[in-house]
Amino acid sequence: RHKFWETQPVGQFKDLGDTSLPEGPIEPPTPLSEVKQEPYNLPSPYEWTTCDMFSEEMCNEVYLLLTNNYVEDDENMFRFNYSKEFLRWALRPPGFYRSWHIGVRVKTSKKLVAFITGVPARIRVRDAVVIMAEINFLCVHKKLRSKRLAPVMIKEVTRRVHMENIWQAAYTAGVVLPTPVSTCQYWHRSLNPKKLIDVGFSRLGARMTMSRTIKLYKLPDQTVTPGFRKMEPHDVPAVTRLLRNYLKQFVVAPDFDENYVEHWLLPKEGVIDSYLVESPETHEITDFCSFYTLPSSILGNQNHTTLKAAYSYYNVSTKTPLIQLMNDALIVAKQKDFDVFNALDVMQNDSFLKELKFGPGDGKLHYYLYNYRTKHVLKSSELGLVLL
Ligand code: NHW
Ligand code: EN5
Repeated sequence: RHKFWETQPVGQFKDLGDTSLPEGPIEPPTPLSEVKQEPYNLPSPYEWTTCDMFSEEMCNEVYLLLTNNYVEDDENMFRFNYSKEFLRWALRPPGFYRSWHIGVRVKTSKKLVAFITGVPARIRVRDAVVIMAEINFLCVHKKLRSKRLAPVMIKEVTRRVHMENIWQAAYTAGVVLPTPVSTCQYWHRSLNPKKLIDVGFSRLGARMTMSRTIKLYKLPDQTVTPGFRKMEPHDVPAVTRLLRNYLKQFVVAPDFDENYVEHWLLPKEGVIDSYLVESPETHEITDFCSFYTLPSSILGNQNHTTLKAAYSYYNVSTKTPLIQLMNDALIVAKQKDFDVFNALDVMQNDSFLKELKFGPGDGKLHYYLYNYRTKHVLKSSELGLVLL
């Protein structure tokens, strides 16, 4: 059934429920001298390239490949449209390796036709902090699908991760592979219901008119929580403490230090928005919320080309009720002209989704670990990790 994945150190379907298998690495690391030193062979029309994300030209090529060929919904109505600024941010965190930004070109024309990336991360699974690669942006040009290029790309990124003495990875996908650590549901909160209905992202509910729908999703013009403000550079230490303490409760979560928080959570226009609550009395940082910007191209609509979507990222509430904090996040997202606010049912998100009028989407997201077995399949609420 899975000719490639059956050969890889990942949990296999046949082992699900076998509690005799220990939690932890599936295979031990091999000595670095035993890691294959040359790249895997590609079919002869193609060659490997390392994509320098500092180069405006390379970044543009990657952007165009993804814009035209990356993930679509099951009815091919929308396609993710990560911005160049977003890609630069996603691919250059602290300690990133250029060699993990891997492209494939056609030898004759030099056209970029496939891509896969890794970035380093410290991920905690229960008590163990594991250095991992987060794998993302696997993409093969539409005209080159089903030629088994993806397994070669995955083996090549694995080899380059091994060269850095890293032996585990985390990734998410909309498709079921051997075997999910956890499966999450996407939820959507309409901010601009008229546009969402016009482009087929959502439907007018039964016995609902457009004007009743618009009224249903109306939000206040201003946030309500006293002390709610944008995160600033001087907040990094306080936000790191808040987040580290919060993420302790989840089975799988990033182990963020100040450098990671600075990179992953400081606001970056059009990429990442972060807000916090500073107590007006004590000036303590008590709550935090964040979302990233990921538009989708609208395929084949006369009137609209882009859906502006915000994706819930990391949120922490200690004083402000999470519902109120997230309602403020919706209000700022609306002010910034997002059409929809998306969230997964990870962490404590279940506690606000229904109340804040999110509805379940038609998409699921499966979480995977490479070369790391967990004893059980986790509930989505046990995940403290959001990948981009
Ligand atoms: S998920 C988004 C993936 N990208 C897209 O969906 C974009 C649109 N689709 C495409 O570009 C986020 C192609 O359809 C792709 C497959 C390239 C997806 N993950 O070349 P073939 C990520 O980027 C398996 C993993 O003929 P294709 C996460 C499939 O099961 N495997 O297919 C990436 C089959 O294997 P099997 C996937 O359609 C994580 C084989 O590929 C997959 O032309 C990567 C077929 O290959 C997916 N999303 O190209 C793993 N989709 O065994 C990282 C299909 O079933 C692992 N396949 O026969 C860790 C590595 C690092 C380790 C370090 C220690
Ligand atoms: C790796 N980092 O299917 C990511 N999105 O629900 C790769 N559906 O937007 C993995 N089909 O339900 C990506 N509207 C996996 C996701 C791929 C993209 C995807 C889904 C997630 C999505 C929308 C549009 C469906 C269009 C037809 C959807 C309903 C919204 C409605 C709003 C009002 C309240 C009820 C729900």
